[in-house]
Amino acid sequence: MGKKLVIGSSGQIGTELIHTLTKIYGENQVVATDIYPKQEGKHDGVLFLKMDVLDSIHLASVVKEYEISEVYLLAALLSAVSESKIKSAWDLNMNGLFNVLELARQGQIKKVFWPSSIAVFGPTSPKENSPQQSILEPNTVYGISKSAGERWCDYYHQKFNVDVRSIRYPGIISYKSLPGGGTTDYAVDIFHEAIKHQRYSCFIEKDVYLPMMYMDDAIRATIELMQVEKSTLSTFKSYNIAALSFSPDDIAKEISTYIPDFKINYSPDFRNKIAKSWPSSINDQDARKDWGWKQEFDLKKMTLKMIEGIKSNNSLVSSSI
Ligand code: AKB
Repeated sequence: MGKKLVIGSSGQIGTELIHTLTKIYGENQVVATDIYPKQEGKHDGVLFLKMDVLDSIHLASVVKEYEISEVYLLAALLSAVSESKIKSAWDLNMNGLFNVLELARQGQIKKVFWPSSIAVFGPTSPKENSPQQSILEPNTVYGISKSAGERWCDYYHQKFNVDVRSIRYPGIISYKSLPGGGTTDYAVDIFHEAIKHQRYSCFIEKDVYLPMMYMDDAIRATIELMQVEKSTLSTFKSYNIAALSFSPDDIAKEISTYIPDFKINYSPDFRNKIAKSWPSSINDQDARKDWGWKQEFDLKKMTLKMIEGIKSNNSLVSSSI
C-alpha cells in the first residue's frame, strides 16, 4: 500500500493528523517530518525525520527509502507571519508544493494532500456564503500563494493526471497544539487566556465573522477526502468546507457561560484588515455532494471541548468551571 508522509508534522494540524493516521493505518505506516527537531513527547512510536521540504533531494530520498505513497504537505507560513516574510512565505508555500507535485508527476508518490485556505478569497469575493467558484483576488501574501497553489494543483492534475486533493481550511480551533502565525489564531488564544487570566485583548474587531472549524472535523475531512474514490471528485483544485462562522463577540459570550468573570477588550491590529478581506461564511455544497462532508461540532460543543481540553492539558490552570 505504501506509507504516509506528513511534512510539517509538528504544527497545529500535523500534530493531530499524525495521531489519527497512526490510529487508522498503524504506527509503522506513517512517517513524520518537520524542519524543526523532534519535540519531546510528540509522535512517540512514529518514525520522525528532520527534513526541509525545500530540499528536493532529501525529500526524494525519504520518499524512496521509506516507500512513501501518500504525502500530506502541511509545511507553510500562515497569513499574519507571511506579511513580514514575503519572500520566504512565497518560497516555502510555492516551492514546497512544486517539490511534492514533481515527485507525483514522476510517479514516485501516488497521492498528495495539500491544504489551501479561505485566504484565497479577497475583498472582491462574495462576503457571505462564498461559492466554490468565485472571484479570487486575495490581497495577502499567504492568500496569493494559496490561490496560485490551487492553480498549480489543477494544472498538474489536468496535464499529468496527478492525484492531488485539497481543502480550503477555515480557521482551525484546537487545544493539543497551538497555531502559529495565522489571523484566525485569536480563536484559540482566547481560550488559553480566558482560562489562565479571565481576560483577553483581541486583535480582531468585535463583529468580524470568519469561517472556523474544530480540529476533529478538519482532520476527519482531510482523511475522508484522501480516502474517497477519485472518480467521485469534481475538482482537484480545492474544496470549500464549512462548519462554523462566528465573531470574537460570539465566542466571548459562549466562553462567559463557563467562565463568568471573563472579560474581552479589543485592540485591532493589521490582522483585522486581513480578517476583513476574507469571507464571513463559505458555501461547501460541492464537498457535501461529492464526498459527503458534514461537520459535527457547533460553537457550543467546540467551546466545551476546548475548555475541558485546555484544563486537562494544563495543571497550572485554576479551575473555574
Ligand atoms: C490563517 O489564519 O492564516 C489560517 C488560515 C485561515 O488559513 N488559519
